[in-house]
Amino acid sequence: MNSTVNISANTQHYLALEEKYGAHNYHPLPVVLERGEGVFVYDVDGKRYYDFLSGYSAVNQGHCHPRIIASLVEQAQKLTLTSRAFHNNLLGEYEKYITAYFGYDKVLPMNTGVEAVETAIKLARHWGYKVKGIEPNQAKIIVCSDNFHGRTTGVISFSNDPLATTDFGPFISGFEKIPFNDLPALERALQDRNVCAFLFEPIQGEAGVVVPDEGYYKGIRILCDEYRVLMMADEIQTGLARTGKMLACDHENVRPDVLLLGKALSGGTMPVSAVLSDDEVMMTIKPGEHGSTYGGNPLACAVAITALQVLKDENLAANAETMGNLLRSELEKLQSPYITAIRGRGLLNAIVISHPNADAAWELCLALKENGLLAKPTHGDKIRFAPPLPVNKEQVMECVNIIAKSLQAL
Ligand code: IF1
Repeated sequence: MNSTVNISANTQHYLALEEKYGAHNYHPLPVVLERGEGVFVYDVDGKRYYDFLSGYSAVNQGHCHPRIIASLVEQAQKLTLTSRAFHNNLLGEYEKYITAYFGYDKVLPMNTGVEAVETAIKLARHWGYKVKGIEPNQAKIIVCSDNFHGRTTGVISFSNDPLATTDFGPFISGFEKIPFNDLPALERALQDRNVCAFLFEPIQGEAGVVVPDEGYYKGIRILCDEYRVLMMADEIQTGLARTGKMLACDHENVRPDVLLLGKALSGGTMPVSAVLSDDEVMMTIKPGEHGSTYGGNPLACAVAITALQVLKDENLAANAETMGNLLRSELEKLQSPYITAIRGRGLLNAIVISHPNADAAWELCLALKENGLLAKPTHGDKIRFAPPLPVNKEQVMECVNIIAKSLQAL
């Protein structure tokens, strides 16, 4: 599916290395990047592109943000890792900072997003047995169909995506799927007293940026309170200003019992994730029951404090809100016959392509690349449009022009 048109010898060189020496667990666009700055990335031939993927929302602050890089470099020359066998002078400061920032009693620091999800599952089960009094080994967690929460065998155990699950079994039990954005289905599932938590994405990213109805988060909050079940929001992709508020749940002023963060928590420099909750949940885990070599390392703490401060100092949530509204309204104006849906919130958006050619979304992404904008299809016919949050009006208008021009290629 890779049209070899316009691929320089320089680019070919790097593609060949990955083809020969790397696992083929991805099918990337044929572009080789070597530099990033703000909303732009540059390939090995020096060509500039708008980055409309932002590392899947890990680069919300923009590529190589100077303040975040400065924190990274400064701490990297002092102390990068102590393990949790010893204390260090960054972890407590970071824990105080991030718990005050989001308004929770405590944080459990991890690395990748999926580790935060696995940690939340273990916390919910611990709380279910020790606090709610669920029978041993009977704890159940409700999840949504078409979810994406990461790729460990534990987490794909509750995926219904054949690409993520086929020939990876057997899986762990204790999960029940209900439709996303369906409060009656949630209420029915919560009749089971063994349910300890409801794990959901406020907006389903991989499913194609599926935005729920107004009131969905409030409805979840009410039902979780009524049935004493932990409301666990996976804001690893929707959080950190991406959807126009600091957290997607903020659109309805709803406070989850367990908050999951990752990706942009480090501004795209290194894996940093976090699980935030209050003492009733967090204190069910005792010393030695859970951990990670790099979880809460001082380098991650230094970077995360700056990455969070930048979000506030630069009003990136407000900018995401206004620029997202502009992007969607300008895309609507294109009235393209090939775009059958434009959806999203803030700067987490996707378009749905319909075209006789099954590869139209991929072909469009190749044309976008030729015209200086990088985006990638998800699940075949959807293309995510998620630039770094500092993007400005002129840049959004230029990107819409690039999209309009590229649609001609279809
Ligand atoms: C890939 C997209 C996929 C996530 C949510 C947990 C995780 C993710 C809501 C796990 C990770 C990444 C993974 C990456 C592509 C991207 C992604 F939705 F963001 F586009 F796959 F669905 N919760 N999402 O979105 O975090 O362990 O990766 O740090 O796997 O290709 P992780």
